[in-house]
Amino acid sequence: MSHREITMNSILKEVYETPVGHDILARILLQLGVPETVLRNPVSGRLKLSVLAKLSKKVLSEQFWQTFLTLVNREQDEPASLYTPLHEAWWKEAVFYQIYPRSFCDSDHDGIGDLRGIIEKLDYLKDLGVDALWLSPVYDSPLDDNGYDIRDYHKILPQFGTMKDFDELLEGIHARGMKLIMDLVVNHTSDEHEWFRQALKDPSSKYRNYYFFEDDKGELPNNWTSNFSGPAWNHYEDEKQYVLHLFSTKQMDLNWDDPDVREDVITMIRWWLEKGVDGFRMDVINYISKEEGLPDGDQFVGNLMGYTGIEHYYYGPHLHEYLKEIREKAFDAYGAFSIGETPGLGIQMARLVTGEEQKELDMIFSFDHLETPGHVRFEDYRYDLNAFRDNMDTWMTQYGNNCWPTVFYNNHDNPRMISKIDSEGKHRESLSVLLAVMQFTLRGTPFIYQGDEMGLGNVPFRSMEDITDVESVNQYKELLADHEPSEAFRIILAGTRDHARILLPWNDNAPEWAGQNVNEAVTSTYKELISLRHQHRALVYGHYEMLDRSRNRYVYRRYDEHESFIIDCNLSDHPVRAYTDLSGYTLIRPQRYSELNVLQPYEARIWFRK
Ligand code: ISL
Repeated sequence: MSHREITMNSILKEVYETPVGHDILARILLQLGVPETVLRNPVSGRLKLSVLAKLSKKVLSEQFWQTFLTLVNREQDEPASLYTPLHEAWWKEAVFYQIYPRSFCDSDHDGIGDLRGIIEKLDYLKDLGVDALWLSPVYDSPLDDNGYDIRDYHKILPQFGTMKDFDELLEGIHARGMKLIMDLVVNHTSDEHEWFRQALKDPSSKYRNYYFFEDDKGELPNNWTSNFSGPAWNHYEDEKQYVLHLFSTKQMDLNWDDPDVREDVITMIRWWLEKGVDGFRMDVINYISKEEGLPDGDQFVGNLMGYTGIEHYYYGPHLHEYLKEIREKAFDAYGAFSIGETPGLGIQMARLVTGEEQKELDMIFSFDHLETPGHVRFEDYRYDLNAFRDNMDTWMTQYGNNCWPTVFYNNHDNPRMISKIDSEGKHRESLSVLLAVMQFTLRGTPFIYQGDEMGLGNVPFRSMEDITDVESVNQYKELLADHEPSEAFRIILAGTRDHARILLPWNDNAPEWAGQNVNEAVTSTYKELISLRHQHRALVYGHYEMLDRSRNRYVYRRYDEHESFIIDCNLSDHPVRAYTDLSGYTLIRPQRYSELNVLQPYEARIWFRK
């Protein structure tokens, strides 16, 4: 099925019915804090796109709308029906746990986590109930971006251990009936990767075309900026060349339009699958296809996102084609699992890359729920769980049976969620438990980030001297141009990725000022909830029904033909009236409550009926 050509004369309703039109309009409204229902309203739905363009003339350029039309019209596919049959898969039933190796467990006491540290904790992870591990990069790297800048895809970083340690880790994971997925970072390589060194050294080398080299004509090739501040171009004076990097100055973007790049990447993936790894988390995988000619980005979109140019590469012209190629030539032969990290994709675009029939990715991480609409990560504000509820509800009901959501709050790129909601840490335990209750009873695969199960919150960094992350360091320098140092530090403190990158406090080994410690009650609740999920199919494959979405309330039902659960959540820091329509249900958690008709701050109850 294909949609009619969208033009500036098309009405909003028609634009909103296309997958890409839907997601881009929804995102703009979200960022502006305007409810999406505006587009479904019969009056505004009949407005022409050109009217919207006129109304937003101050912020959105004519060029933006040209790019918009290109993106909308290029995608002629449509998501499958929401109600296709639901198929079972191990990764829909599994509970995943993300390990960020350098801060997980340090076995040799050099202050940095390592592979042997992970081996030591395998029994702990098994006991927690985890089924699969996602390992952030452990490959050889100069560590400009903690390993997301890979120098050699076939070597283990010596700080982390050896390939022998890795093999032992993989064996230990499999021996315990768990699975391992690796991080696949192939949008870019380190500038110290052999391919890039050859490319820079020798203009006639085939590796020149592996990256985006542009002749120096006295100005930057375009206005794109890096995700980590500054222009997205390195200047090589001697060679008179500019080379593209969407992330740090040492992370050079690969040119996926070169078939040799794709072939080399596919060979490398197969090498790891041959070793026995069970799949990959694919780093910024939706960025791999760039718009031909690398046109300038729109300034408004740039300001909105914090970097310019993204509309030309987050859903590029050959994205579907390249994802299908990797799937067919590497993943399928091994029955391997794939999850894409896809910043910026909305739900309809996500359906077009994760729909079973598409044969591209199994799942994706969407990030829209990590900030309250209208806010950004580097901003000191209080996160609102009401928006989280609404976002979850959309993914639970609008994603379709042929797609499968992920449910997570944290990863190595974000401050800790419990601190975003409650910066003083007054409700550390109840909030951790509330988030866990939702994570293990919603529809979708839960991804725990290391330390969630300990109830960890943000770190009280004292000054920029405690901050090491390249993103934060670059941003701080940029902020100094128009901020007082103390104000700049406050902004960094709100958003820095370092909050999630401090060594886990297994035995009080984190620095004292960091105030990190394990909350045992949270850990045991994790165990209890994971085991509940494992015991009840209804919590995995069952239907989802919203029962109450009034302010600060999230009450929903998960059920199948055999059993039913009602999950009653208080999303606020004050008491609320409990849900009462519970005939036939028994309370299974918590075991103790102070008042039956009242939910305490952030309390979450699970009711069960056979
Ligand atoms: O949207 C975001 C998360 O809320 C962004 O942070 C986005 O996910 C991120 O910039 C892309 O992240 C990935 O690629 C980077 C690396 O630094 C991150 O650690 C990795 O997760 C470059 O490889």
